[in-house]
Amino acid sequence: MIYHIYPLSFFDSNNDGFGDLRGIMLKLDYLKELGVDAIWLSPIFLSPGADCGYDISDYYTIDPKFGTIDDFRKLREEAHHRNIKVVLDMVLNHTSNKHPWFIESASDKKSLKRDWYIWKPGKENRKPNNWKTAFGGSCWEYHKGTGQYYLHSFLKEQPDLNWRNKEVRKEMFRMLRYWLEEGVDGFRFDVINFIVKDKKLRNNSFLHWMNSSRKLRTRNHPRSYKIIRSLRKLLDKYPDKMSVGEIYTLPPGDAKLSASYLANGENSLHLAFDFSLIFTSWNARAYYKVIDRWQKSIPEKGWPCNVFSNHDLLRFYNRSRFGFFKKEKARIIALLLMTLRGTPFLYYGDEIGMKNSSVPLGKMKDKLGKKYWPLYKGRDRSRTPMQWNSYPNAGFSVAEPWLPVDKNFAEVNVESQKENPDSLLTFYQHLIMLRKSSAALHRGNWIALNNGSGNLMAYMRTTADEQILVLVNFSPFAKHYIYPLKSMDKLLLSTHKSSLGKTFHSKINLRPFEGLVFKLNEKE
Ligand code: TEU
Repeated sequence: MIYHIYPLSFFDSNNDGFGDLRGIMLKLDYLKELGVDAIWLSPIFLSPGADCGYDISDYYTIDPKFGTIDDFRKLREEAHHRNIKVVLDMVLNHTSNKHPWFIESASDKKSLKRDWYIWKPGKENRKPNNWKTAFGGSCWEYHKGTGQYYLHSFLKEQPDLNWRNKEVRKEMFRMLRYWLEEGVDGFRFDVINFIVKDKKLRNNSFLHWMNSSRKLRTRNHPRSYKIIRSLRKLLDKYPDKMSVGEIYTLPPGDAKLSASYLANGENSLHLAFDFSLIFTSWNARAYYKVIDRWQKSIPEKGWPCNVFSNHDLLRFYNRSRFGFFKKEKARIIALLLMTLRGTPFLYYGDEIGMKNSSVPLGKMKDKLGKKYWPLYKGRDRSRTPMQWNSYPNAGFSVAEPWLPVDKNFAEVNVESQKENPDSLLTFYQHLIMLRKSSAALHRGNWIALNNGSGNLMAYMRTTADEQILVLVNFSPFAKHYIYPLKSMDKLLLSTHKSSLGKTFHSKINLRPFEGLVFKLNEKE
């Protein structure tokens, strides 16, 4: 189980209002108790912070907000000591415009680093082509100093590197080796499917926003796959390293495209995100469809992963398409995440039911939020400080946090849920323990027993020696499912504690929003 930490918001050890590496270290025991196997840290490198760290100005230096290289080493050591792996977020597609490479590249058309970025001659106000950034608006920014445009797939402060340039590749691989030798266990590769663009810079088709991103000339270029193969080769030189690629597809949830980055298991990424579950409406049929599609897309030697929340696409807890009954639905999401086939990615705070906060315009840090406010209130909503206890600032910091803590922290916090057997946190702990103790849940097949009809989902997870049956009632009404349970079959877990110890027969009754996990053929 991989736990995604947004370092700015996890725990502030030096009371400057920003979370930091020592802060994460101080919370490792909490993570261990939760059952975390690896932590993925959103970027911790030196950054001017135009995109909260996804704009890196020095890949070899830890941003002083987060600490020093010694703090990093200590964190890695302490994590490894607890058997927790450390995965770093790597932004390879672009750097910050304050990176010395870009400064040099922009200094002169004849600069030795000119070709390290993507420059195109053109007149001011006549963009080289119609490419749009992922954040809206043209990909091209006019640079007065040298009278040319440079390409940026995200903010203009994030110029895209030219991965067709051999020296860029060499330099980036050198940097990755440095971190591998520092003992990191793997990388989450940011927007890795953007990394190579059409060489001729041909326009995207006029209707490109209606097409799948397969047709965009700015993403999923065949050469990206080639680069991924060499990234994998590099990782394979070290024992036990992993990679997960952020494959953001348009429209969201092109599972086949995400899975194409898994190739045949070798030569490819270990894991790739498919964000379909995040965009799915609350009903069993819709969930069945995306799960089935994702599972069927995974190549034979590949392995899926599942994710319900992140720092861009917000938290599941009060996702608008979920409607009412948020508490009940949060338990179902937990159950799905830990019983579906695939490595679970849990976003910090989801385990206690933190919600998307409403961050006032004046306190917003995310440029996207500010730009599109009030239509879109930005990504800050899912990046607010972790809620540790009911003390001021939710125990995150003594100083004023960089983003305001959600108002619900007095009820929604780790301390209050820790000792409560009915809390979401305790439920997550049980689920994760269960997953660890069951080979079928951990690495078994996924067999759908129905297609989500009747707003109830039924599936099995199986290995040669173990069979687990999972039933999930997505509806606010009681339901039943017919399955020939035998006397030996045992209920392992329910979203509703009061079901434990009950005897079930072939007509299995489920309460509103109840999820049940049975172990079949359990020997006495
Ligand atoms: O995200 C890439 C991406 O496509 C998303 O930014 C998405 O378009 C947007 O968030 C929709 O809400 C990655 C990082 O996860 C994100 O935080 C960065 O801003 C982005 O890359 C640029 O590095």
